[in-house]
Amino acid sequence: MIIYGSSLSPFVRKTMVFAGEKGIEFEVQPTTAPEFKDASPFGKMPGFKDGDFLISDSTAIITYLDAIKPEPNLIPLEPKARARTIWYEEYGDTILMPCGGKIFFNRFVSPRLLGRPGDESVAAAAEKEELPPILDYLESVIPPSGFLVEDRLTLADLAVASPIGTLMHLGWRVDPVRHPMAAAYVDKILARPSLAYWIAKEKAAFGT
Ligand SMILES: N[C@@H](CCC(=O)N[C@@H](CS)C(=O)NCC(=O)O)C(=O)O
Repeated sequence: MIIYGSSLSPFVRKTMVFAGEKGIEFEVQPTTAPEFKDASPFGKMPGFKDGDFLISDSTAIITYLDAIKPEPNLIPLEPKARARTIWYEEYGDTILMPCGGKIFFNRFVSPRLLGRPGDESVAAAAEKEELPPILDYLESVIPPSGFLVEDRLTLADLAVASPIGTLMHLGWRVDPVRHPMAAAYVDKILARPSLAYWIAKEKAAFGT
């Protein structure tokens, strides 16, 4: 199996870590690989290949991986827990990620990878105004177990921690005063070997 893309992308990292927690082996190839465009018609990472099967989108890839290797279970089967897991994945992908993306793009991707200055006003507004209420929500929903659903690791935790892991490359941290539960939660999930492995590789590659 091949996952195309860089683990610096929260979507790519979520997919890699889901595979890692499942014990599924895969190879990583860059988006310059010839088959990436066939896997991902709109050029978004991650792309994926298993034999002659090509697909893109982290959620689609994760759905496939979960179907071919149901255990260990990371997407609960109980209907309400299952729906809540997908809600948290959506929260990570479509609420946390677009906000974090404004910060990361303008402070890292644009100046460091594209060679042009980012728009600091966009990054600062996202950090100061948009992100805190999004994290207020996370702070309010973390159970005492430290796992979002079923008091055990699920896709929900991987999907929520992954975008925050990307922001941490900027030296940014969840504010432990305003968001003490979220700060401890994120640190714990990001310390899992499946996530820490990729984050360490990113740090080494980008000197963050
Ligand atoms: N819904 C997609 C989103 C993928 C996505 O937007 N990836 C970004 C990187 S974080 C990308 O490839 N952007 C490049 C582009 O839009 O050209 C998923 O879950 O995989």
